[in-house]
Amino acid sequence: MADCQKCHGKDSPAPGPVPKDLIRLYSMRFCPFAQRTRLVLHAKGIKHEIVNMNTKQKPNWFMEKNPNGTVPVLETSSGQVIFESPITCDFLEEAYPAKKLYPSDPFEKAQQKMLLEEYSKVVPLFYKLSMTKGEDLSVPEKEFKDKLSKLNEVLVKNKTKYFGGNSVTMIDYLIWPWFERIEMMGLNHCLEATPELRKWIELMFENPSVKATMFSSEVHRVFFDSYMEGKPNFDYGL
Ligand SMILES: N[C@@H](CCC(=O)N[C@@H](CS)C(=O)NCC(=O)O)C(=O)O
Repeated sequence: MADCQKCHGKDSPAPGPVPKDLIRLYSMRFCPFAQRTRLVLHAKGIKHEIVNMNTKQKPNWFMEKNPNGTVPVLETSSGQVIFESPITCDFLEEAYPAKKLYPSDPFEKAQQKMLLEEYSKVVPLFYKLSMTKGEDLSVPEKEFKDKLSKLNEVLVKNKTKYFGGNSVTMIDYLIWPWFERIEMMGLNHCLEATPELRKWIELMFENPSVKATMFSSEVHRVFFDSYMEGKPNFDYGL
């Protein structure tokens, strides 16, 4: 389903019940966490609808769904609500088992979850390095490069194109959204010593689910600048 709806803000009325044959995703078009869920919905071919949120000015009914006030949030037609991006993806994996994204081997699945745990320490560095102004960033930049080298080593050690083998699996989708934005964030130079990771990025840009959910660096940049100015343009391009 096209991600084409303008965002719901403070005074927007609550959407009605979720139609029987659909699952609903509360999203924000430029949110990398919500993109994880959009990637999985697309990759698994799950029929869904998207309700985009103004994540700065949220209506009260949204806070009742997720008291943390963050997207992504999934809502089923029976009223079940699931939030936190890795948990939404795990839920989709189990609730829609026809096309599996995790490996069936328990150890391989555990390896993906361990890598995700490590990666969760990389995510804040993308923000620190791209959003901080007027501060010496050499220490966090070194930390970021070290962490990218560790990711690169996983690909080298496994001798695979992707993080879970020679085809795209769940872990690739969970890691991806920040790499889509790495050029826009001005951090491409941090990939100089990580050729396998650069190759992974190239391959991921060819993935149909990435193509279906992505924005160009230029579009990401317009949103990012508006966000940094304190006036996020959630509906940019609609
Ligand atoms: N740990 C959360 C983080 C999600 C998140 O931070 N989403 C942002 C948008 S990119 C959000 O909803 N921010 C609104 C807020 O923090 O009030 C997850 O993985 O789902």
